[in-house]
Amino acid sequence: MATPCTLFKRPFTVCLEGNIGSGKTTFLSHFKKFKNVTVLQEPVELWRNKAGTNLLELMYTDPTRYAFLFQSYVQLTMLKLHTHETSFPYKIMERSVYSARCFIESMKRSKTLKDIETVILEDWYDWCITNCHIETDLIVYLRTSPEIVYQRMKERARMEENSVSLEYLKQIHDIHEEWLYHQTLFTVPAPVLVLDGNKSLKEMLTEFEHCKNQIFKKLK
Ligand code: DGT
Repeated sequence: MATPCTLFKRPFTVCLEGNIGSGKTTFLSHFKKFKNVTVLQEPVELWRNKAGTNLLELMYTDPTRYAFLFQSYVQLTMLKLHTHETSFPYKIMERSVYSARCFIESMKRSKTLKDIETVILEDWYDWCITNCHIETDLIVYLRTSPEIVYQRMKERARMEENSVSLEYLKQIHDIHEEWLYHQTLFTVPAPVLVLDGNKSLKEMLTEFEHCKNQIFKKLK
């Protein structure tokens, strides 16, 4: 007789990546209409209220003090998404433990994290990707210009992001580019589908329709 373990088959897993404000949430919402797909949004609300504490705000207001704490919680919440079991055959996630690694890289370059804090976070990361079941089948990269996402971020006016500068967005952009476009930074865990995230919402809907078949043909 089959055990629950043998009945559970790993879903085809897609991670949606891109800079802050690149349109991931909008893009993801279009997957919700498909049957058989589990859509997992980034746990940003958990970061804004962990036992009554807004960790996202702390990280932005006092990064030297709180970046390590924040990254450590981001890694945990991302791992929970990766290991979230579903009976649906397909799973689409907003960001991943891999993109959390991009933010660690940014904080390493800006020296926001102490060397030893970076070492510990990278140790955790290496251990997780080797020992946890976080296999990924496809990465969709919403490629944007930093100036455009800066404008969008200003317009949506998320309170915690008041202090986020264009310079910071450029650095996050460069790291995503090195990782997913030039593929020179750290391991890319799956094939990458690059989409133009600079388009307006209306144009993005068309872009989505175009790429839907590309994504879903891999899902058959
Ligand atoms: P979207 O839908 O493309 O506009 O996506 P956003 O901007 O709602 O979501 P995301 O993940 O790009 O960023 C949400 C906020 O959380 C933003 O202020 C950046 C921050 N964030 C996300 N992941 C990390 C991380 O691993 N480390 C740090 N320091 N910040 C992060």
